[in-house]
Amino acid sequence: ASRLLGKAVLITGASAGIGEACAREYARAGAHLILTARRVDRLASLAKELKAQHPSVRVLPVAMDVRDRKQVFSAIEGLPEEFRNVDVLVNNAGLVIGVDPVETVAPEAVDTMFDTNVKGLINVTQAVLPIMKKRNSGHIVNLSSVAGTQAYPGGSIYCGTKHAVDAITRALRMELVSTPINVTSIDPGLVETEFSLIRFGGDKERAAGPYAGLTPLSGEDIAEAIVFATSRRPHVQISTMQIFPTNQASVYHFHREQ
Ligand code: 8X3
Repeated sequence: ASRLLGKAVLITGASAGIGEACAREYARAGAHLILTARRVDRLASLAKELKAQHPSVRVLPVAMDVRDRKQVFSAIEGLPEEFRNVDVLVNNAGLVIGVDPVETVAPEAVDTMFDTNVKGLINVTQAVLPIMKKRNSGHIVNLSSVAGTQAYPGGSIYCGTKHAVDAITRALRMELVSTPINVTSIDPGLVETEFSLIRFGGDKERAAGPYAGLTPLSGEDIAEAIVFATSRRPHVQISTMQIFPTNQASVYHFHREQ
């Protein structure tokens, strides 16, 4: 039987992309789900679909903007009894805005990226970690990126947020070294989700650019890796998984069919 059977998994940014794919993979593994996102209507329909497919799986949609610390804490504190013991936290919520250089990037974009990708991740981690500590078990998965170890022009702020996530994840693993809690960093390259569409403000043509001429990863590819990382025997801590499409080798190296 799956080691995840009956475990409670909390996923941020679960309404689309990698988060939604994680919801599907964890449901398949028999885990109960706490799905959080701002777009609660999308969560509700996803929850309905997953419950129909997997009748033994409990799914709780929760409205949560990870930037809103008060909302994060009251949502976690208010979890119903059967969802309260979070076994796995997937800190997935995150985004990129634009490709502006440092010289001109809008302060609102800087705030949105840091508030979501970094401070949001800290908010949720601080709300959930005491539960794991108290139960002396748990697994925290942080979505970093290859942009967490490499930077590229036009990606300064996004790469900065992911470098921060990388540092926070490493420090957290050290802080928890004497506990049974595992900490994993997931570092994907090109994944085709709404990521690029949001980056380019809904411009579909520009959004397609990064994925042209190669087969990018899908949210499902990343979700499979996350489920793998969190379903090893408890003494196994996968620290980092860097995942590229076959035709990518760094943030600069791609092979594209013309
Ligand atoms: C996404 C990787 O290179 O598209 O985290 O910014 S990249």
